[in-house]
Amino acid sequence: ATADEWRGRSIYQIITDRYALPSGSANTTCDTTRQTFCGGTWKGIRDNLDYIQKMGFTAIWISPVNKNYEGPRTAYGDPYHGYWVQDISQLNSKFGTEDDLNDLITELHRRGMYIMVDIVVNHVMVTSTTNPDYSNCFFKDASFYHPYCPIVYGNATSEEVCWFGDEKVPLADVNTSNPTVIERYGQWIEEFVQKYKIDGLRIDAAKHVQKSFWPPFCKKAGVFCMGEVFGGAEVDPVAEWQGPDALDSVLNFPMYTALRDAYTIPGPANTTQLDQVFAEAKSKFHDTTVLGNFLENHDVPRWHNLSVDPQSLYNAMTWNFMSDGIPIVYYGQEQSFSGSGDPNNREALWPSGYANTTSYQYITTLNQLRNFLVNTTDWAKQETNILTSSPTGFAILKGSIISILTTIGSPPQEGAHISVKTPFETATALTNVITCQQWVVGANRMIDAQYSLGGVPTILVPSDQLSGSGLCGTD
Ligand code: ABC
Ligand code: CA
Repeated sequence: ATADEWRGRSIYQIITDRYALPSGSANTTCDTTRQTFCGGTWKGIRDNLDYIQKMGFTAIWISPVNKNYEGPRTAYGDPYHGYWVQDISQLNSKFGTEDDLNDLITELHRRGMYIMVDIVVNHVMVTSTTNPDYSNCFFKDASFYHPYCPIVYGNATSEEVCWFGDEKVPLADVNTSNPTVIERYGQWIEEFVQKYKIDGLRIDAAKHVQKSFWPPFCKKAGVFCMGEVFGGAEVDPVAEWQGPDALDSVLNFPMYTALRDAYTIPGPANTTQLDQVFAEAKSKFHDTTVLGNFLENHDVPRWHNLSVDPQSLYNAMTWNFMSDGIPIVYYGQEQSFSGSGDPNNREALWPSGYANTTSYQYITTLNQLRNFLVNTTDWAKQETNILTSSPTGFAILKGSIISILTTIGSPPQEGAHISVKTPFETATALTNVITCQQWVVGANRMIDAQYSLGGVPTILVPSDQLSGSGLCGTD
């Protein structure tokens, strides 16, 4: 599928080893600190797709599927996460058989859902920096690798040619400028995508490969390429990786950072930075409407670890669903998992019982509205604008949907409010799809969100545009 086809999707991110046990296997506990396999598989995912689809997701992103290092346990445990790839021409038998992977993808497609597969081409895992053995790797000759050097972050050349990982788990840097490497990688991705009917790629460590590698590679892949360019609030270093000379899309680290710094409680309450990032993103990204929006992933602390207030999550999450970009929810966020960074943010999902929590229901509502808008209008393509910005929060407009997203958190605050100048005529009827209450646009096109009952998010849809959505009693 193309970037155009992905724009309207919403993605549930899965760590394959941690999402679901294959049916029939004994329930186990999973101690994340042990950094080893807990038993999740592709079959486990397939058997538990209802949970994801009923939440409204239209795509999943799974861990790398290719063969990893299979030697003795390292100082960082075993490659349960799938990123210690050695041979991309084989599948990772820890996650199942070729049939299991095909069955999962067939079942996703039967449901009208997309599969995004994580791929690692920047490096392979070896056990030594001084005398690496490449005999188990896709590229078996040392001439296909850059000589060892540790990465100096902030130095672009070093980030590109030096080795990711460390002495404990060396990740040998593939020489992605070598013409043979380029050709063989191109052949591989073309066949791999076709063979498994993959709809999109999440490209690991994209900024550690020279930019010019990606356009021909992604052309061979023939599907949506979303790169991981790990960054912070600074827009430029991330934005430069999206566009015709780089990738279709990147994960939206600047917006993640800005939402985190504005909404977490306790937190820096930095709403100014969110304003800036939003404005810069608009001018600097090639296309904000296909960026991957997230609040959590397997490399950063869970939201609930940073912020115990559930309303901080709901308001920030609504930004991701109701503004430009493809929303991505990391498995377990709907169960309020609270692990800190790697490896504690990779909890097994099964002990939660896949419960129908308040967060699960909130996400379901967001997906239901977004899917409705995507299926019936060109909403996903319309550019978001900020209508109101203040320390109390923001009002944003995308298409004809206004979201009012406060930073104040759950405790009621008498007098706290966000007033918004709407594009609608006075007396227009709006429905808040979160509470199903009716709102009416007041004099001078104004509306006002008040927080005497606490800082809940508000999503306003012109009432006459709601029919067909199934929301708030419509059919
Ligand atoms: C292992 C152990 C850990 C141990 C670690 C040292 O080694 O498991 O316990 O702490 C995989 C596994 C990991 C494993 C690593 C290494 O391999 O999942 O568990 O860690 O063996 C991707 C994946 C990630 C994956 C890999 C490797 C890459 O999402 O899961 O890790 O295949 C960098 C890379 C990025 C990578 C990330 C983990 O590290 O660029 O591709 N993710 C700065 C740098 C970034 C850097 C980031 C984090 O730090 O610029 O390049 O990401 O280390 C902002 C700045 C940013 C800054 C951030 C922190 O702050 O603007 O630039 O990012 O303000
Ligand atoms: Ca590299």
